[in-house]
Amino acid sequence: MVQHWKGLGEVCLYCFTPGRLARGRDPLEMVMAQIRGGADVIQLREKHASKRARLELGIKVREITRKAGVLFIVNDDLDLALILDADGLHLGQEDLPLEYVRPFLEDKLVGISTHSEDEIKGAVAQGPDYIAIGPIYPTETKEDPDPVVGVEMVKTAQRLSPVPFVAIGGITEARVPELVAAGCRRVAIISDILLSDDIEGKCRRIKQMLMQTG
Ligand code: 3NM
Repeated sequence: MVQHWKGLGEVCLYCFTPGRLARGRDPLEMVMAQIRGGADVIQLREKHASKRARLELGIKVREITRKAGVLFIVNDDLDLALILDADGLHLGQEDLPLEYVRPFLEDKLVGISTHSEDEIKGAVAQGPDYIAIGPIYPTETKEDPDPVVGVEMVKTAQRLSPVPFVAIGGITEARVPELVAAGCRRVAIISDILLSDDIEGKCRRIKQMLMQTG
């Protein structure tokens, strides 16, 4: 199954490669478990790996996601996004500005991380395909995270963003109902899923809650 989505469309559960959270487990099996549980996106995010290691893992994740019809997005690395024929690239505030990246990724998704109302405005002005807002709750996954923005940022994003937004940062299965109640339809989750003993089941339960938002 191959899907060509321009835009995050029906995406609601945004997942990741495990990086250091693999803790001896097989990263590809962890990716596949997330997909079986309903992940709509897998982002290649391997902050502590060499570019060569990211490439090697990325080749395999690209293959798995393509077969499964799941979006494959590369964090930060424009060159890897192109080499791997990713569906998109995710940019942080200190990564390349979108205007320099877009010419290479005309028909791909480009997302931008934001951490405040001003950053949402600045990101939206660049014309991304989606934005991430966070950290919604305290997180230990990101080194040196920005200040917690709280669930209220969902309303701010609804007001300011013409493109889909994904909530990130400290989101757990138990916190998803609060986000859904605030009007959030898309979540990105790292540790609560990847540290779980039952990755597939956890994804399935979270996805279920998100799909009920209609
Ligand atoms: N970006 P967890 S917070 C990758 O605020 C990332 O932009 C954030 O991991 C941001 O689900 C974050 O384990 C970490 O909290 C998310």
